[in-house]
Amino acid sequence: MVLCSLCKEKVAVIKIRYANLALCKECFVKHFEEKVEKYLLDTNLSDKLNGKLIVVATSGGKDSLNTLFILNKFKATYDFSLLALLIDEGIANYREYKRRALESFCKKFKIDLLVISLYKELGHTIDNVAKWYKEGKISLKPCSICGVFRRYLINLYANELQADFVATGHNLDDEVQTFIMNFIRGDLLSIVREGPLTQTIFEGFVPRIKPLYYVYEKESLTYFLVNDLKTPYVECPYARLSLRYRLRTLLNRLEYNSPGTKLKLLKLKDTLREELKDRVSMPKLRKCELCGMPTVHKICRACSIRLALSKV
Ligand code: Q46
Ligand code: ZN
Repeated sequence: MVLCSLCKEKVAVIKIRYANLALCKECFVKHFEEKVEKYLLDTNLSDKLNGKLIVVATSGGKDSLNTLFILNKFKATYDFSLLALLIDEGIANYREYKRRALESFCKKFKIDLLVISLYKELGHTIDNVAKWYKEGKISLKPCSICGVFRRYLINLYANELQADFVATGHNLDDEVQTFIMNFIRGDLLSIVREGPLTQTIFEGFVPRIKPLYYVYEKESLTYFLVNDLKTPYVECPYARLSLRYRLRTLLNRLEYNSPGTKLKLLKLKDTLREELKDRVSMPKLRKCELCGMPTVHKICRACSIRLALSKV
């Protein structure tokens, strides 16, 4: 039995090895919520939320439910309103379970929920593109298409809803994985662009915020459990096909052997971004010639994928 390093009274529910801390439920919840509040203060969002609408892009998984839960807690303090948005990708034996968890969560906490079908909007399910990928008819992996289509619909609906911000459930682990993926691809521009918040000023682009940016996945899971939140632990059947999945396993092993590795990588990414931001020229955004959404090319990524899929 390990006692809490802070209150020295209660039994610890989590060991945070990189900080050499063991925390009881109450001290951990405080520690977690202070981290999220620090995020709001460090990014100056705390001054900008008054009267604003935040659309939370949710999957029904622990991180996006935590994001909804904690923003719902901060709503009164910072005086903003919330709406949950789910993109139903069309993934059998996964989406329906997560969707049900999200629906009961939103009902319990009285949060409005909007569900958008990827099939109805874009004419495809991720199950159907995954089948084509497995048959060798397309070379893009399901996650690459799913990510582009989901981001596209989230931005489209955030615009329709006149949202001021889109919040996502990306945690520290996700951010570090993305950093390494961009590093492997030599994608300097994305390294500079992917920060705690994306504030590109362009008509049609809703700024994105990541309240769990400084939170380890393990801490997110603990917060979820100690708050008695529920989601079925089903995994998307296509997750294992992605580079992100392999990196996740690798980074977990590195973190286990050397606690603090992920945090050091996040700090490196943030330093690099600051150092490089004035040296890397940002491509100008313009409107997609097909759909009018912001893009750096003539045709946005979602429209070019749709065109490619229409030829299969
Ligand atoms: S839902 Fe879509 Fe994820 Fe499934 S296909 Fe990949 S991106 S893993 S979060
Ligand atoms: Zn387009």
